[in-house]
This record gives sequence, structure tokens and C-alpha cells, in this order.
Amino acid sequence: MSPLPSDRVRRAHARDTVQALLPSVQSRVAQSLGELEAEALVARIRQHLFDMVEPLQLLYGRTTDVAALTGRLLDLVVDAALERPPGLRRIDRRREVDPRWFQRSRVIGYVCYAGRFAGTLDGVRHKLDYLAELGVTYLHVMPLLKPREGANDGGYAVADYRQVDPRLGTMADLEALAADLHDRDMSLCVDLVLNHTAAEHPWALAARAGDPTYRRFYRVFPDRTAPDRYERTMPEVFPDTSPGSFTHVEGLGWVWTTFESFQWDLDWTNPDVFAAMLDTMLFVANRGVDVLRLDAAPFLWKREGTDGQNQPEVHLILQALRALVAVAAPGVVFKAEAIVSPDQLVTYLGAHEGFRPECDIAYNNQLMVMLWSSLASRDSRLATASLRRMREIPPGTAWVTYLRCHDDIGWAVSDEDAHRVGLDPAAHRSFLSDYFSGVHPGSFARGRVFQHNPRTGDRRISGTAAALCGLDAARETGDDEAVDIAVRRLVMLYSVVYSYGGIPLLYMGDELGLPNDPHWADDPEHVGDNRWMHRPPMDWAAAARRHDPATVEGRLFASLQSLARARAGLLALRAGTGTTLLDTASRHVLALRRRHPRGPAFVGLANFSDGPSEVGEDVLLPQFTARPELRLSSDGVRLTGPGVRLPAWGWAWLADH
Ligand code: OTU
Repeated sequence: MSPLPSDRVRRAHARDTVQALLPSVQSRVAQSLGELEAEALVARIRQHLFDMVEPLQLLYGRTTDVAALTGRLLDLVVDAALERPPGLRRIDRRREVDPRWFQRSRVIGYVCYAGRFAGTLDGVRHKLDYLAELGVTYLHVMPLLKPREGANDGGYAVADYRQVDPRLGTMADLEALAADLHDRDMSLCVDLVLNHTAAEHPWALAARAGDPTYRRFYRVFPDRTAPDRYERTMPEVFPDTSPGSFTHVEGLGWVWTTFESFQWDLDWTNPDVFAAMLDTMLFVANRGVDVLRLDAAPFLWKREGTDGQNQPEVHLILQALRALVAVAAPGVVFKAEAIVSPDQLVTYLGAHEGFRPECDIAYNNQLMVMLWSSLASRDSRLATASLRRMREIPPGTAWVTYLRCHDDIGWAVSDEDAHRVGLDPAAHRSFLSDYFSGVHPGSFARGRVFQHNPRTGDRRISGTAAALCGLDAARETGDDEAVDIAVRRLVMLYSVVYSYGGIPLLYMGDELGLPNDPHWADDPEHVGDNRWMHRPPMDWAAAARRHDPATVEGRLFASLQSLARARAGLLALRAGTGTTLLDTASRHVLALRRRHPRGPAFVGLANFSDGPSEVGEDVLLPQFTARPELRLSSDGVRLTGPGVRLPAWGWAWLADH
């Protein structure tokens, strides 16, 4: 992986080759877009040239002429730049002026399935007022490109990247949705599955039909020898439904299938795959998508003797893609979906030796896991220890903070962090699975175990946020007090999600406390995948109660609205600066501080206890220049001089006066 002297020579040659092409690129672009655009494009190529050529050389230099490859990739990029609609080029220009637009505290995300939320993409366009009520400015519509027929892993088995799932609409509908969002200064995030295609994608069909070019798009082995060797160290993502990482395909051999057997892993060691996926990304970006969610990013490169994730080459691929896409679509943001250990996670944002822009935003799964861990154990010390240990991310990037998503929760508790606070890591992970599946005595949660792996003891968890907070159980028994407590827990958790720093994501239905979907298994394609429990259809009858403060929906909706409003007014909650975890005398209270050079200091407190907790002035006073004031809080919070008393599951946002 470290560059050879010949790498350096070839890289320099590739750069010289590209430099020599620039005058002709410039005149070609000038002809259709004018001199100014042409100059800007060439300036972007120059700016990103090193960041594309170096990774390409390291990835493909041993087998490919990188000068020719770079030229070929730049052709795709320039074509895409020429095809980029004028409206999107205008947005690009704004974002080149304000490249940190996604860090603003007004940015709040919402995640939904188009079909489950509003029937179709056109239906979603008619629900934008609803989202605006919640302060949403960023919409992640779950997989919407044309999937294979039958089971499709929630749309993550794509049969055609250039068509929308016909059940949801057309490409024109997607473009119309993007345009509507842009008119409201909202942005659109769409999934791009880079690691695998459906077994029915034309590339896979061609491979099956014996076309050698497409056969090389996938990783196919004649017998079990290599698969057996790889599987010795590879984790099983879906041990229940799709054990192992390979699938036997008649007439072809053993195909690498990390996820379901109908999801064929692409072979990124092949530069043709790189070119094809780059072209796909540019196509999707030109439809008006602002944020590309790069699904399963850690898995792109395989190496024997490893867990097949987070290989150095994965980062090189992302860096090269980042540099190339930035030339054609500078306003587009990459979001890493890397649900990995905290040490690995930060590297997707470029936080590693040899920093080079990579992804702009990434899911903070560590925060998510720690919120649930603190909730079950009524103890925030593990959260404080592990979040504190995370390496700081580059100032131009941001976390995506969230409580629930469409996937299960995997207990990413590192052994080191657990030991640090005196916990046995395996026992704690097991406790969390017991707790959230409701089998732990006294548990309020109504989740289910997802993909129990008896070999490792691993048990992940499904269930809606409300169900995991105790709302489903409380409603079953009609216990009003328990309902009230469950609502308090849910809002308290979201108060952290909205203040931790980064883009908070609201998962569809959490604003109404939607329960687990009791009918999740009715669809034969969903049987065996209980993640569908927490992907319920939107309950618009419940949504109609959102303005009634006497209802659960009314309380939750109003709370999330006020979190959004307060957040937008707090400069300290803008991303781009670090979050400091504070020590308090109470093991129940999670306390975080954020600062912005131009705004008042901020402290967020969350009480993970069934009883009241106090935070003293010794903790609070040093964080502020003047006396802190309460900006927003749950009911029942009392300022005790400069200290604060939080009721059970209470929370508070304090800022300099
Ligand atoms: C992602 O998740 C998606 O979010 C899932 O819904 C898909 O099933 C899957 O990819 C396949 O496309 O393992 O349990 O580190 O953890 O990509 C979910 C990333 C997953 C993986 C993640 C994956």
C-alpha cells in the first residue's frame, strides 16, 4: 500500500497527462456553458487533481495505465458537468461560496420510505408542509431506485440505478421532488448502493450469460477454496437468512454476497467497476440529489485474513470518487454509512493520517448506541467515556446524529470503553439485548432480537424508538403515568440528538411515537426480516392529532418543533466544532458542552434516571462567561442558583445569558 518509487513517477505522469488535456477541456466546456463556467471547472480539476490521481495510482497503478484511466474518468466527469441542469449549477455556485452549508444549526433531517410515508414520490411532494412544520430542511428518502422483483432488502438490491422503482414513480418525479425541496431551501438525500447490485442487474445478468467483461464486475470463485479461507475471518451480516458470505450460482460458481444471496458484491479491484459506479453517481447527482448516502461503504474492498471491512483501499476509493464528483457537482455531499467501531468510524470523515477529503458527513452510530445503553442502564458513564475518546473530526465535516433508523441496533460497545467504566463488555451487550427485547425483568422496552448469531452470541435489536422507550408497553396496559414517562424518555433522547453537533435525523413516525408495526410479517417478502417492525406505514390519523396537546402525538410533535426552533437559534449547535463531554457528580446525567467563537456557550443535560438528579454549579459555572439561562427544557426542571435539578428523564438546554 505504501507508494513505490515507480508509483510516484506514474502518478506524476498521470498528472502531466491530465494537465495537458485541460486546454481542450476548457474550450469544450466554454462552447456550451461559457467562459466563466469553463474556467471554474478547470480550476476545480486543478484543485482536486492530486486527490484523484494519487488514490487511483495506489488502487489501480499495478495493473492499469493510470494516466489513461484518469483521462477516461475525467471524460465522464466533464460529460456530467455539461449535462448538469442550470438550476443545479446555480446551487453548486451557492455551495462553493458556502461549502459548510450542511453544518448550519437550521439543518434538520427527516428519514422516510416514500411508499410508506406518502405512497409515491409525487405523494411526498405534497407532504412538504408537514415536514416544514417540524423544521425539517433535509429529506432522506429511503432506497427508491428500481429494485429487483420479489425480496429486495428494503430496496438495497438495485436492478437499475437509472430508473426509479415504478411503484414510487419516475425519474421525472424524483427531479420534481428535488426541485420542490430546493425551492424551499431543503435538500434531498438518496441511497447509492456501491457495494453490490441485485443479482438481476444487467451487469449480473451479463456475467451469468458468460460475458467476461461483466464476469469481472463481480467476485466469482470456481470452488469453495477461496471462500472458505475468506469466511474464516469474515463476520456474517445476516446469519439467520443468508449465512456465510458466498452464494453458489449455477453455471458461474461461488459469488461473493456479503448481505443477502441476491445482493452480488461488486469487485472494486476492477477499474471498470470504479468507472461504472462513478458514472452512476454522477447520473444520480444530476437528477438533483444533494446528499449521496453511500451504503455499506466499509465493505468495498476485501482482504483475506481480515473482517473484510475498513480496508485502506476503501478510503482511497472514497477519496478518488469525492475528488471526481466534486469537479462535476461541487454542491453534492457524500454521507458515509459505516456502522463500525468508533476508531474506524472517524476515518470515513478523513480523520486519519494523510488527511484527504473523503466523506463530508457520517452516521454517528456510537452516539446512537450509547443513548440506548444509557437508557437501559440508567447510567451515562459508558456514554461519556466512549464519546469522549472519539477522535475529533475535521472542521469541514459533520456527524449525522440519530436515535433510530431503518436498520437494527447493533451493540457497538468497545471492550476498551466498557472496561474503562468497570463493565464486562460481553455481559453488557447481552444485557442490552435482553433489555430491549423485553426479557430483562422490569424492562419497559418492546423490541425484538434481530439476527441472533449463536456462534458469537451477537443479538441485534429491532423496534421503533417509541416501543424501545416503553410507549408500546404503557399503551398495552393503559397506564397513563407510564405513557407520560415513555414520552419523556423519547423527548429526552431527541434533546441529545438535536444538540450533540451535526445534522440530527428524525426517523419517520418518531414525532408521533408510532408503535411497532403489528402487521410487519404480513408481506411475504418481509417475513424473516423483523426490521420491518420499525418501518411502519405513516399513520396520518395519528398525525392529525399533532396539534392537540392532550395527546401523545401532540406532546411529541410540539416537543420536536421546539427543539428544532431552539436549535436553529443556537450558533453553538452548528457543526464544525467539537463536543465536550462533562463530568458531573451524578452517574445518571449526560452533560455536553458546545461552543462557537461567535455565539454563547451551550450546555445540554439529560437525566437517564427514574428519579431526579442534580448538576451543581461547580460543573456549570466554568462553562459560561455569564450566568447561564435555561433556553429549553423538559417540564419540572429547576434552576437551583447556578445549579440545575432535573426530574426523572428530564433534560435542559442552557446557554450563556
Ligand atoms: C446497510 O446496512 C443498509 O442500511 C441495510 O438496510 C442493508 O440491508 C445493507 O446495508 C445492505 O445493503 O449491515 O445490518 O457498516 O453495517 O451497510 C445492516 C455498514 C448492515 C453496514 C451496513 C448494513
